[in-house]
Amino acid sequence: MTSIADEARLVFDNFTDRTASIFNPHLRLGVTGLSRAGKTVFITALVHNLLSGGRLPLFKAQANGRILGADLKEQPDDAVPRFQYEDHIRRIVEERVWPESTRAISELRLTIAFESAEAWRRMLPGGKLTLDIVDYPGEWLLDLPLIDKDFATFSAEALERARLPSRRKEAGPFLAKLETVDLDAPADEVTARDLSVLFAEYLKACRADSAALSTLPPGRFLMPGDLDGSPALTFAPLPVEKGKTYPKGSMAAHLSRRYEAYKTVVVKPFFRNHFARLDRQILLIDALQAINAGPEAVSDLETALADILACFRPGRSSWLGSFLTRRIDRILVAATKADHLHHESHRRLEAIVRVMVDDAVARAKFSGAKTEVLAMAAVRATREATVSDGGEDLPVIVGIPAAGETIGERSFDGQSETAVFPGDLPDDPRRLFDPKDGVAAGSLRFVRFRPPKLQHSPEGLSLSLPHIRLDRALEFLLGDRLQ
Ligand SMILES: Nc1nc2c(ncn2[C@@H]2O[C@H](COP(=O)(O)OP(=O)(O)OP(=O)(O)O)[C@@H](O)[C@H]2O)c(=O)[nH]1
Ligand SMILES: [Mg+2]
Repeated sequence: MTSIADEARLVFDNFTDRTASIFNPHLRLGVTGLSRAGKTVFITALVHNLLSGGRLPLFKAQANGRILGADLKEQPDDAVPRFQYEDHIRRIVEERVWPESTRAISELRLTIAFESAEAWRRMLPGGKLTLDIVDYPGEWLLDLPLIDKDFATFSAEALERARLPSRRKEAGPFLAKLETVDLDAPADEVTARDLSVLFAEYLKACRADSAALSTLPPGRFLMPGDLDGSPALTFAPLPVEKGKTYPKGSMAAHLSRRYEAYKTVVVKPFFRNHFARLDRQILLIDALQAINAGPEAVSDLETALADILACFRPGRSSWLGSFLTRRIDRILVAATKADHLHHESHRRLEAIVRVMVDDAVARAKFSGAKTEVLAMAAVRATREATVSDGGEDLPVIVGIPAAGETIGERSFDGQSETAVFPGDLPDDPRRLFDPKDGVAAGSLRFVRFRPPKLQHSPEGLSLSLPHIRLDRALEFLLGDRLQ
């Protein structure tokens, strides 16, 4: 539950934000998504297209020539590192490699100068919208559902998952170690550390491409940031009984206290400082990676998203929901990396993520937030073509698979362009969740592509990065604030 101090501080922050917003329109955009969903690439592409006047026909303010300019500005928080936009864009455009996994939080402020759409307002000095965006390691999002769970509940859920057939192998060493632990015995630091190391190794193994599982809290075990080895991270789930009080100084009492400390000193400050004041939200979902790995991964992604989105529920039922959703008025759910599919499959990809977040979207609508679902690629790394195969025309995508990617026997060197037939997504998205249905187990194939080569205009100017529906995303997220 929200503490009184949290609540008072948020009311104050929201009040000051709103007062400032009257004189200086301001939008804090939450770019939310699990690890590798595409947050850093999305933010980089968004900034790049705004700064370089990218081709955004569906982003009306830009298409109508009303955007007078966009600038990077000094960010509001001195204690938060700046989002390294220049490094990310240079790597994508010049080196044609994707940014590395994000290890820590960073933030960027952008101002967009625009001319009003209404004639009478054009008599006034032009408008300016300030946009704040935060980037963070997606793993940390997995911690959000922990805030409302005590140690016994966290442990019961974590141990139940560790014993699932799809995880038993990865969890083996941790579960074996757990057998040797006496919950009532005096706590010892070596055992605590061994347990937490084995638990973290199990979570990391579940994340490998072959398994591609998503429900793997606590998030800092996967991506510790600067907390590696600290006491707040030296715990693991234990088979404790709910409601039972364990002797002071026992293993169970000790790790339970550590878990509470993890929530108080690590998890809550992050969400309080960076999530609580969001105005709008884009939720990025990489469904393709899960589809690639099979039905367990798809169902597990759905579970992770449901757990996270439940925390955004309006009202007092959860710590975050009790203050957050008062403000968020638009939520865009975006299936990312749509450039891995032929456009004919985009609707089906949208249908899949819609199934994954169905409940949460219905609740958001109920709370008054406008929601939309779309298939998008912040950076389009492929183009489309057709090849004929035995008299049949097959829609394919053409791009440069990243070095080390494989399809069947074939492995790629990161240099040669290749046409790939990714397979058809099923018409009925539920088939991807069904372990007995062969559709997800092998008939679909996605490889990672390198970022595209920038095209040049006839005048020799380099054009901005290509995308799929980034403009529609921008219109939904910003359009009404640039009127
Ligand atoms: N083809 C294509 N690949 C993308 C796109 N966006 C992301 N990717 C791929 O997805 C990977 C992860 O993207 P990031 O933007 O780093 O993901 P993230 O959500 O910031 O991940 P974390 O920092 O680990 O939380 C990239 O390395 C690319 O391989 C896109 O628009 N098109
Ligand atoms: Mg990132």
